[in-house]
Amino acid sequence: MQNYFQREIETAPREKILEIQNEKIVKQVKYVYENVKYYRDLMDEKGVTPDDIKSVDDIKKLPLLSKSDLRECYPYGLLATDLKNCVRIQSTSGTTGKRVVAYYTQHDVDLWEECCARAIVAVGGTNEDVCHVAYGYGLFTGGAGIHGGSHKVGCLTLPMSSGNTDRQIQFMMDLGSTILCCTPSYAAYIGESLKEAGYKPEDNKLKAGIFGAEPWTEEMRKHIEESLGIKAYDIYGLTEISGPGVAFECSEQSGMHINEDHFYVEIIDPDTGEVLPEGSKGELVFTCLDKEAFPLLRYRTRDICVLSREKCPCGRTHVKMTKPMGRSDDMLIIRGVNVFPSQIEEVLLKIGNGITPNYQIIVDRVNNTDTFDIDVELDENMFTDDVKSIEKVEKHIVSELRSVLGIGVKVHLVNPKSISRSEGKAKRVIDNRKL
Ligand code: DLL
Repeated sequence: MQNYFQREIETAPREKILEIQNEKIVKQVKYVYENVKYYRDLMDEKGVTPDDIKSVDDIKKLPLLSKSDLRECYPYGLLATDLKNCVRIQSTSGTTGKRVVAYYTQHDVDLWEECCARAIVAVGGTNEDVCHVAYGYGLFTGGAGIHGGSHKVGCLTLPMSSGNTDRQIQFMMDLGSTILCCTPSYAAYIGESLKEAGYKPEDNKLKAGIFGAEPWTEEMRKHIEESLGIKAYDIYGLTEISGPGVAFECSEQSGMHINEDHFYVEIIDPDTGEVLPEGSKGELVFTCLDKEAFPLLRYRTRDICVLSREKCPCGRTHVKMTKPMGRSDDMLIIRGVNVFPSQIEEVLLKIGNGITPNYQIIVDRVNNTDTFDIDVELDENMFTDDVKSIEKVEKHIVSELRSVLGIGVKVHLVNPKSISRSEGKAKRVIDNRKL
């Protein structure tokens, strides 16, 4: 039996969704044009007026927005309503350049939390669940969004935030957490810590996990499912569009349904900006259809994925996106070869056999040539002083990586616990090149 938070809209026929989208987009473009000078200027420059937008088919006429526009408009340049109508501000982590801030009216918060509630119900969440929220609270959208969704479903909400792993475990065991929500790298760490504390996967009451905010592979999913004894589901979102819950996985665990009644999605060629036909791999672009405070139109996410409209056995009709294959700006170019950290994770976890999911990629430039090193942590059982057997494992990893990446890499097997654990988004890459 499938459960839905909002059955009617989540399973609506395609024509109905289109009808809703067409109706919303006409209003939304007019609203943005009238209220956001920055976007109005961009439209004027392109010679597009709100009258040109009669349905979602016309969206491609609108200018694209990117992170640099958001930085230029910091902090209030894209606000579409009076500040007194706003009730919340959230922000991206801002590792590069200025932070991006997003604002919300109460309507926007409700819409966002409903999307998160859909995600929780899709993994089997009900008012009988204890929803353990170990995403960071604060400016990051992870904690706040899932927390709100959990309330809407009626779960008993545990607002743990991230960090203090001993306390996470104590509460999880004492209060019988059934749904764990955090980044996949933190879930792996919690699994590892539970094992160290002497618990077996069947000792906890967890049944599902809702993990996102960073790229993770199918191999990582398997690893987490085994270590926690749960089903692990993906969730996607970004601050600029609302936060977690823009898209979420259902029982099928095969891609994430995008909440199309609120967000119109396109796939574009990241180099030319041209809209690509359905099924192509490209950059995700979102248009908010009914947000009030921060209604971005045609926002470029930099996330690369593929969309699929194949019928989903769960009954949901909204389009599905594959796991993002990494952001185009996460991609490393090493000696001219494109390398995604997720390719490395996949290889390491496939090898398994004493290799943990803890790794770090270190790139540098010496004498004008890129160096490429990966530290990989061994688990306690595999850890050995026998240099020969360590060298053998290293060689095996090097050759597997070379065949996938097409480029040589130096692998260093390092002691258990020597790579620092992440409580939020993992930092997998240290790029020391001054590019
Ligand atoms: O990470 C929102 C979020 C919180 C999503 C909790 C899911 C769970 P930002 O900090 O603005 O927002 O970062 C957004 O993170 O453009 C992707 O590159 C990446 N990302 C988010 N979810 C996934 C995912 C939150 N499931 C950026 N898989 C996005 C891969 C993801 N990458």
